[in-house]
Formats: sequence, structure tokens, C-alpha cells
Amino acid sequence: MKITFRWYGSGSDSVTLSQIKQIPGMTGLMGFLDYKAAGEVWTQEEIAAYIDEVHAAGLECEVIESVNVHEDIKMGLPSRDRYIENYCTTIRNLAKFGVKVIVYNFMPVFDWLRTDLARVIPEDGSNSLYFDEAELGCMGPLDIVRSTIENSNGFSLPGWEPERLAELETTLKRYERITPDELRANYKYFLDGILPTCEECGVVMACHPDDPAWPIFGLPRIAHSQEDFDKIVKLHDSPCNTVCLCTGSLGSNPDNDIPAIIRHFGEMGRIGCLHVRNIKHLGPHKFREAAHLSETGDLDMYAIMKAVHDTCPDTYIRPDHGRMIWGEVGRPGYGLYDRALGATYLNGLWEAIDKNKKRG
Ligand code: CS2
Ligand code: MN
Repeated sequence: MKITFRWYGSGSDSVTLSQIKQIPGMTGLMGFLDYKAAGEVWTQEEIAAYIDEVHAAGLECEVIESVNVHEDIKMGLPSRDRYIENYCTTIRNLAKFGVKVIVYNFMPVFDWLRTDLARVIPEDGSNSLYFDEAELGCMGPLDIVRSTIENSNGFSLPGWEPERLAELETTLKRYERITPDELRANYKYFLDGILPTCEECGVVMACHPDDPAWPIFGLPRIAHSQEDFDKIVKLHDSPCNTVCLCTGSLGSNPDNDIPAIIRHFGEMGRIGCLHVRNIKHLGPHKFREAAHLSETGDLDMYAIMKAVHDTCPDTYIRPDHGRMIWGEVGRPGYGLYDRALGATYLNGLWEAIDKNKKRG
């Protein structure tokens, strides 16, 4: 297992590479060029500038998260071919710099969605990302976009890039006519277009689940359960067609048995990487992001790490979103302290599982 950290680039992240390097056991990043709009080619110069800086700090960059998929591809518009071609060029360019896994998602319009980016956790006074569908009830998509951007402490948020949201109303209208099966057909067209390039360059695509793990605003969503991902991996049967198994996203729905899902796709060789974090269920369609420690949430982190160790031990893992603790101000979910604690905890679980197994 390689433990990694998400980093948005100098100038765009409150956390520095030297801080990341000092987290025990940290091997590298899940890297991101946060200024690239969905559909644009990532040039070799741009990739080199980012990756050279990461390497100079003594860290690896074998995973990229995300290369976002243009909305025209998801909607199946004629312009999709041009964007798929661009995507293939980006894959080739990233492969030249040693990138092995590309994370992406196929969620219409919104990436992750929360109703509060800094809900105080009464037990300890820290705060974290929070979702309550009842609060969403009185908010339309435009209200949620406005409040998410206003409350992000001045940082851009992944999945909430202004250019993606500029034509929100038109896009939402178009999706009214797209069924989940049609979205899946568009997804297959995308995979058929890019996976031969991935196989050629040795790059694995890893699909991130819908977050939260159920439909919202009546949009078609097709990636939030084991059954959904079974369909996805079959859309184009290739070892390069894998899952980015995000425990917190899938875990927002208590019906998802996370260790079982990890075993299922791990045994199939279809886990490209994982995001490991905990979640606290507070009621139907209501949850907050918890500290990584099992007892602070509802996921069994030992069972999760054991499932990884048993079925896909060579994978990449990053602690996912963290709480804001110790007065830190940063991009919601992406501060230094709680994610560093998370990484350390995951490493601790790993060491125990590993030594226990070796001693028989
Ligand atoms: C999520 C997503 O895991 C996360 O941090 O908040 O933004 C995720 O990076 C994307 O869905 C991957 O494409
Ligand atoms: Mn995630």
C-alpha cells in the first residue's frame, strides 16, 4: 500500500509539499492541475512543472485526481468526440511523466454535494463537511452552488470550478431528458474511446463514486453501489477500467457494506486506488464527515484496511477529507492536520494487520 495525499499545487493549496513530506510514511501525492477546465488537454509543460516540483520535494506523483470529464461527454453530445480525443492526449501526456492511475467521476453537473462545509461537531468543537437532505429541500441547485462557493474560505473546490457551473441552468435542463441507462450508454462510449489508449500507455482509470451515494435533484446518477460498479466494470472489460473506492462517499449510504465491496472489487483486480475516511450517520440522508478513527463514525476502519490488505495490498490510498481542527483555516475538507492524523492512523492499522499476518 502506498499512502498518498491530495495536493492542489503551490499557490493553490494552504498545505506545502514540505509539510506533506514530514507526515510519517507519506510516499506521494494524488496530484491535480486545479486550473484546467474539463475537456482541456493537459500539456506536457504543465504536467512537468507540477511533477518536477513534487519530485524535488522527495515525493512521488503516480496518481492524478481528477482529470474531469466534460459535460458534453456525459450528455452524449456530438462535440464529445473532440473532448474524448483531448482526454486521450492528456492520458498519453501524463503517462510520459510516470502517472499510473487517473481518478475521475461520471456524476452529472455536481461532483460531491454538502449542505454545510463547516458544521461544528458538538463532541469536540472541530468542524467538518455535513449533509442533510432536509436542508437541501428548501434550496435549489443554484442556492447550493452559491452557498458552497461562498463558504469555501476563498479556495476553489474540486468539482465546483466556476466554468463548470457557469451554464448550470441549461445543463440541468438537458439532463431532465437523460435516463440512467442513457447516461450509462454515454459512459460506455467514453470508456470505449479512452481505454485502448490507457492499455497502450499502462494507465489505469479509477471511477470515483457518487457522493452522497444516492440521486439528487432528480439527476441521473449511476455510481453509488456495488451493483452500479459491477455494471461499470462490465461496460468495457479491461484491467484499466477500475474503481476509486471512496469509503466515505459510498459509506454515506448505510446500505453499502464497504469492506464487502472492497473485497468484491479487490479480488477482481478492479480497485485502482482508495480514499479512506469515516462517516457518521445522523439520520436518513443525513451525515457528517468524522475523524478517521473507527469509534468516531460508523465505518469499521480495521475491517476496511484488512479487506484492502487481503485483496489489493499494492494499491494507493489517501486519507480523504479531514475535519478542521486546531484552528486551521484552509480548503474545506483539505486541511493539513486532520488528514495527517488520518494518514498516521491508517498506517498504524496497516502495520498491525501486516505484522499479525506475517506472524501467522
Ligand atoms: C471528492 C471528489 O474525494 C473527493 O475528494 O471530493 O471531488 C473527488 O475528488 C472526485 O469526485 C474525483 O473525480
Ligand atoms: Mn473521495
